[in-house]
This record gives sequence, structure tokens and C-alpha cells, in this order.
Amino acid sequence: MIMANRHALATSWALMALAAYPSMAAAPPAPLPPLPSAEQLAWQDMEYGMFCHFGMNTFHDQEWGDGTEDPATFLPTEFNARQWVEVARDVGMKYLVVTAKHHDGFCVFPSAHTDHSVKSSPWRDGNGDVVKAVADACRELGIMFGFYLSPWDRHEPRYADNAAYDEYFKAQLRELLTNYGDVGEVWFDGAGTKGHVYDWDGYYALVRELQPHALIAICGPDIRWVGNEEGVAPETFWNPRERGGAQVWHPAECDVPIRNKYWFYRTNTEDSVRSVEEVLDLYYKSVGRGTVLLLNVTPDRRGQLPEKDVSVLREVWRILSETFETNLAAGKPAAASATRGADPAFDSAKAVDEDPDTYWATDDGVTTGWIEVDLGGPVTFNRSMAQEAIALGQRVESYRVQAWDGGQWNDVAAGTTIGHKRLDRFPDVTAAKVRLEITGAKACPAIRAFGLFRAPE
Ligand code: FUL
Repeated sequence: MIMANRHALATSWALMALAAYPSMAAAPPAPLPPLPSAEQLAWQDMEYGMFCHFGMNTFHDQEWGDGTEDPATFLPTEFNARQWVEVARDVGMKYLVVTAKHHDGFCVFPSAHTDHSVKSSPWRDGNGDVVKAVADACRELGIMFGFYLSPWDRHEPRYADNAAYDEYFKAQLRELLTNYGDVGEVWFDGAGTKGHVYDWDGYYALVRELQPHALIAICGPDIRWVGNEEGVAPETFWNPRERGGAQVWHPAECDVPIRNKYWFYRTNTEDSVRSVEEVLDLYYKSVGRGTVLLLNVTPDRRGQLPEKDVSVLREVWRILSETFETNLAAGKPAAASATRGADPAFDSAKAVDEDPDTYWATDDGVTTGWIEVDLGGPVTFNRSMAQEAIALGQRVESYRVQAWDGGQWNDVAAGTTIGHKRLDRFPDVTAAKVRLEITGAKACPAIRAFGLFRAPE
């Protein structure tokens, strides 16, 4: 009986909705190619990952070993990969990339194709495997696992012979892609590769064959290097780009070390650990510009992340969580300059409903417009967020955020591209009505989310 009543109620609401919206069920906007793959989309939603450089260099106070280092010197005293992954998880990171082999050629996994590896180290009597420990902890703690494999190899004699080296490199890739479970990202560094001819297509084919869901990064088709090691994306960032004569979706990763300039652990470099304010600034300049932040934290000679670096990461995440946990615009009444087909499925409420699968859109050919959120009274905020529904391609060329002061609209932020996410910072603004205005787009905008937040002092 109760069920029947509920059903009747739902039906009458649906009829009322029908009456209120004469034109129903508009088709979604046609996608604007190039488009991201499902894996790229999921990765862009991750936003924040941990890079761990750990290898022979860790024990030699150096960045680039020349390959002559004695394997016996690789000797972590209290190795604990779980600690790395627990920290990553606790500080909001969603994936982790570990160096399996850096330019010095020393493998922190027991490759069958060289003795220059953990097999020849006294660590765990030659039975240690850094890659396995990291991959297992990632799987257990729900963090996506990835590895870095340096094409440039300063130890391996076969490096002098392109074809022989390709075979060696592919054999190692095969080991890494088959022995450690799911791999989410494969990081091919471009450093030192000038003048050497690599079989890139062969490497990519192997990744696709053995780990079809893995993203190939940096020297690869799925993720591009942002172009600097400062953790800063350009203000205007388009995921689509020309690559190999075709337009492709190529999102960017901002890799940057938390110890300024040091990727590997070095003794007496605590002073180089960036401050909480600096790391927060990097976050806004990478994630806040529609890219992904891969922050490098260096395990030390124990084989653990150093306390100072960890404390900065924890504080950064505490502040980000406090800032972004309450979207002051969420669920508030919203109006729009126009709604696609006057269909509630695409109306302004969809930008503030906190549902990642819905979005506000306009009709085809309508490339400017606004949504206006009624905050129900004066509200103070100092951050804004906009996101496009990038599954439909990247569209917005320019936008601004405006606040109503009772007499007029004032700009509080303005910019160019939005893409996956755009964050703006400004001094406290108090207003009861706020607009996100799209002032230019390549096709009708599709806005997945709009948010207003207040960062703590
Ligand atoms: C660079 C390398 O040369 C550095 O040592 C580090 O691995 C960084 C992530 O990439 O190209």
C-alpha cells in the first residue's frame, strides 16, 4: 500500500515536471574530438600522485650515477614500501610511480637479464624486490601502481648497439608488465636519449599487449610531460594537440620534486624541502590548471619517506581537504542564460549537484552563456572551481567568475581554458549571488561542476 502511494506521488511529480518543461529530452552535445580514452579520463580525475625515486643514487648522494656503482652499496636499512603507499593514500594521492631502473642501469627488481640489480646486493640476501613491495602495497591500499623505466642506460654494455639494447629493454619491460599485477602507468623518461635510436613503437606495442589499460607517459602517446620540472602548467592548457600528424588527446603531468632540485634522496638536504605554502602553490598551478600533479618524495637510505617531507604533505592535504570539503554553491538554486533544449537534464543545477556524471550545457552553436547561483544570503569565499565534462572534448576558451554586490556584477576571477579543472584564488569575497560566465568556447559548453570554497587563513 505504501509502495503504491509512493509510486503515485512519483508519477504526479513527473507529470508536473513535464508540464514545466515543454521541450523534453534534448540529445547530449555531440563530442568535440579528439576525445580522452576511458583510462585518461580516470587518470585525470585522480589529479595527484606520488613519484618515488629510489635506487643506487640514494646511496651515493647523486642524481645521475654513471653505472659503475657496486651493487653491494645498495643497502636500505629499514626498507618499508608500505609506509610510502600509506603516506600517499593519507595525503590524498591516488597513484604512485616508482623508479624500476634509473640512468645508472641498476634494477631495483631482480631482472633475469642483468646482474646489475638487487640480486647482487646483500640487501635481503639478494632476494629483495622494491618493485614487488611497492606494487603489492599499492594493490592492497587501493593506489594505482606505475613504474619508471629509464631508456637511457649508462651501465648496460648492449646500450652501444641499438638493436641489442632494444631487445634487452623489451625483455625488462616484459618482466615489469607481467610479474607485478596491474600497471596503471609506464613512465619513459626522455633524458639522455638524444642520439640513440629506440624502438619506441615496439615498446608501446608491448605495453598495449601486456597491460592494455596502462597509460604510457612522457615519451609516449597517453600522457605528456608538461615541459618543466617546476610543477607548473601553463595558464592556457589544451589537452588536444597534434602528434604524429593527427589531433590527439594528450593530457599533461607536472612532475616535480618536493626537495627542490633533488629527485633522489641526499644527505643534508632537509632545507630544500618545499614549504607547505610552496606545495599548495604548485597544486593550484598544476591541478588548478587542468593537469595532474606527480609530486616526487624521496625515500631515504632506510628505505622510508623522511619525516620532514611527510609532515609537509600531511599539512598540505589537511589544508586542501578543509578548503574543498564544502562547496558553498552545492545544491543551491541556479539559473542559466540558456539550457540545452530547455531540458532539465542539462540545466544549471547539474553544475552544482556534485554528481560528476551530469553537466550544464547550451544548445549547439551557443558558445557563450552563464550560470548564476543564488547563495541564499551573503557568503564569503576565496576560491572558485570550474570543470568541463571533458568526456565530450575540451571546449571552453575563456571564462570569468562574477559576484553581485547588490548593484552590479564584479569580476573576481577570469581565465582562458578550463578542461578537467580550473581553480582560482582571490582575496575574500562576500556575495549572495555568483556567476560563472563562459565568454568563449569552440562548441557549446558542457560544465560538469562549479564550486565556491573558502580556504582557511
Ligand atoms: C629527468 C631525470 O634525468 C631525472 O633524474 C629525474 O628522473 C626526472 C624525473 O627526469 O629526466
